[in-house]
Amino acid sequence: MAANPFTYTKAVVCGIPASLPATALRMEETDEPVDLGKARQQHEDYLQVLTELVGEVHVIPTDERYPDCVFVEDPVVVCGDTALITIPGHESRRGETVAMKEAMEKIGLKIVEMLDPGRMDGGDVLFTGKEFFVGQSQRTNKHGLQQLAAAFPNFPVTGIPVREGLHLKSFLSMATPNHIAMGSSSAALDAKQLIETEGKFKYSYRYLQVPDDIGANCLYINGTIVHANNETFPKSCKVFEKFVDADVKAKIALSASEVNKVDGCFTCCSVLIN
Ligand code: CIR
Repeated sequence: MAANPFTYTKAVVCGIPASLPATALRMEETDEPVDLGKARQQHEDYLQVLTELVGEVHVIPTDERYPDCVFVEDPVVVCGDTALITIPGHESRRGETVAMKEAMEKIGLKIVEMLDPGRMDGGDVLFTGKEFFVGQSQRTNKHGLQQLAAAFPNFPVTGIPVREGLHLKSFLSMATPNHIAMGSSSAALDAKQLIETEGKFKYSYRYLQVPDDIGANCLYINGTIVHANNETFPKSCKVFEKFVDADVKAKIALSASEVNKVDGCFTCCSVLIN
C-alpha cells in the first residue's frame, strides 16, 4: 500500500553557512542584514521541531562554498521512494546537488538525475498528495517540469506561471492534506485560479488564505502545522491560530525572520521523506 503522503519518518537539513549573510542570493537588497547568530538559533529551533515530529533528521555538512546550502528543498524533489536530483535554476546553487545526492543514496532512495536543459528548484514544486503543481519561474523551466512528470509517472503535473516572488511555494503550501495555504498577492490569487481550473483534483482542495505571502509558507508534518509566529507575520499567524480542522492535531509557531530576508521560508529548509 502506498504511504500516506503527509506521514514522514525522516527529514534532511543542512546548517547555515557563515557565507549566507553576505553572499546568499536575494531578490531585493534590503537595509536589514541577516543576523547570523539569530539565523542559526532559529534554525536550531526548527531542527528541534523537526526531530520531535519526524524522529530521524539527517544533517548535510554546511558548505561555505554554497551560501544558500541551507535551502535543501531546492536541489531535490522527493516523492515516495524516488528522489529527483534537480539542476537548480541559479548557477551558484548547482554544486549543492552533490551532497544532496549522497544523502539521498545513504537513505536508500531511488535516484533520478535531471538532465540538461531541465532546470528546477524544489521550491517550485507543490505536491498535494494527489498531483503536482510546478511553478514556471526564473528557476524552473518546462523541461524541468517534463522531467519531473517522467520521474513521478503516477501523478498528474500542471504548470503554474510564477511572475512575482521567487518560487511557487513563496506563496502557496499545504496546510493539511486538503487545504492549500495561500498568500494574498495577485500572484497567489492567480495561482489559486489556475489550480481551480486546471487541477485534476481541483474539487478536493480548500484554501486557507492569509495576508502575507511568505506567511502562507507552512509545513504539515504528521498532523502538525508549523507556521510563522506572531513576531514575524502577526496577521497570518492569527489565521493559523484560529484554523480548526479534523486533520490538525497541533500547531507550532516559529520564526524564520533571518532566512526570510534572503527569500527562504519553512518548506525550503528541509526535505521530508515518507
Ligand atoms: C535563493 O535565492 O536561491 C535563496 N536565497 C532562497 C531559496 C529559497 N528556497 C525555497 O524557497 N525553496
